[in-house]
Amino acid sequence: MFVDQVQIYVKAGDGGNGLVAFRREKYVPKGGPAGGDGGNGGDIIFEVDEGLNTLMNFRYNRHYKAKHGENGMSKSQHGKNAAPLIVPVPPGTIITDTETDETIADLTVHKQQALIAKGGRGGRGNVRFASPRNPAPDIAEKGEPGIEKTLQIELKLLADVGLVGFPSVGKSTLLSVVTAAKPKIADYHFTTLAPNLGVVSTEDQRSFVMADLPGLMEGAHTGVGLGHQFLRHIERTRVIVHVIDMASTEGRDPHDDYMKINDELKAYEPALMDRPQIIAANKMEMPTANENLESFKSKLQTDVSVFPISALTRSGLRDLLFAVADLLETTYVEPLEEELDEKVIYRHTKQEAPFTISRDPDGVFVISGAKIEKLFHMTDFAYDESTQRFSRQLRGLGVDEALRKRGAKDGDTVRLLDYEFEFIE
Ligand SMILES: Nc1nc2c(ncn2[C@@H]2O[C@H](COP(=O)(O)OP(=O)(O)OP(=O)(O)O)[C@@H](O)[C@H]2O)c(=O)[nH]1
Ligand SMILES: [Mg+2]
Repeated sequence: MFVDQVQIYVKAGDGGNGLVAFRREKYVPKGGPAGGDGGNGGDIIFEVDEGLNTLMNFRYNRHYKAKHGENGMSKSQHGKNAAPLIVPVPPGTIITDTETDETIADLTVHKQQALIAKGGRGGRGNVRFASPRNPAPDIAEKGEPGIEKTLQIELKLLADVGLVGFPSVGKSTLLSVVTAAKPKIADYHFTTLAPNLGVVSTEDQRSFVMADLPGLMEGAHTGVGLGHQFLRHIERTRVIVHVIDMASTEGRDPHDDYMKINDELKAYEPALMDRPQIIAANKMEMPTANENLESFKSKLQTDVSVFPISALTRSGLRDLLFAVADLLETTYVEPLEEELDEKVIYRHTKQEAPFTISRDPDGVFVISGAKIEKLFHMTDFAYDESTQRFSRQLRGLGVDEALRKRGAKDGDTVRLLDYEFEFIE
């Protein structure tokens, strides 16, 4: 199986901070709380776009950050929620969290979406902390941080384009100069024993998958040479690029080659004749090639496009690739049964313990864990009431109890991220 893979980083937007504010009223020093809630941070959502067929976009851009929610405002106004960041992916994309090695989503169908990283909730403003006992609370929450993750993105490649032709016409050489693939190249027949795939990226940012297939010969459909077992790979491709040695390096007539290969394709599967073809007339830098090309064209009975190239000197490639990309845009082939895969995995990441306690060499108790760190980030330590609320939250989660069990005594230092406090019995 040929797989394209890339690692990326995503960060959903943080929630906006809640605000501490008070209404200003004549003769009333604190006219009641009026600090609004922060807006929610933007989610990171992956969405299938069937127009994509490679992970090329991820190679150009490996960082995806959604916008933060707006901070809460005075007069109890809610900050705006941030819009989600929608990242288009090709069908067949599998997304794995590199930290947990868990598959987060397996996206197959057009427009299908998966929530990849949730944006942070907006912090609550002081309006929400008002109670009969505390009508003018000096407390607000900071926004919840958006989820961040490093992801492994994988796509099983299916070739869009297949290179066909006699052995040694330069199929592998062509693949090696238009993609990052490194197929074996040599001047003997059947150098290529199994298909090689590469991702082509055209100058105008289109991309497609090209397969270099083992050479075909007369009789391939009956099992001569390596042909037969690889003809089925051609069935999967949407466009066929017919590579021809225009320099007649081995003494064969280029037009004869063209007819024979087509006969083989037809004998194997008549429907292959409906597959659009493009001719890559290769080895054009050789002295006799031009003359051969003229005679080839004069014999040609169809209106198939011919692109003179030299894989060796890398000339003529740009136009050839543009033509292939154009044809791909207008060619649809019903996928083979076995490729239809409606299975969708979508699991939530494992439930983590809210916190863990360890001890540093200096004797300090260290608390860590996603949940508790989130509470920490959402606390605005500038306000005493917020700080007190944080202590209550720690107690509520059982941190005090756990510290005591680990042997913490009155006055011991406890650390959480870059915040240190004393353990008080
Ligand atoms: N002069 C010239 N030689 C080329 C060109 N392209 C490929 N060759 C040579 O042709 C020979 C065969 O090239 P390959 O790319 O291995 O051919 P292939 O079609 O993949 O052959 P098989 O894998 O055996 O089917 C090598 O010696 C290449 O260097 C070209 O544009 N000009
Ligand atoms: Mg080859």
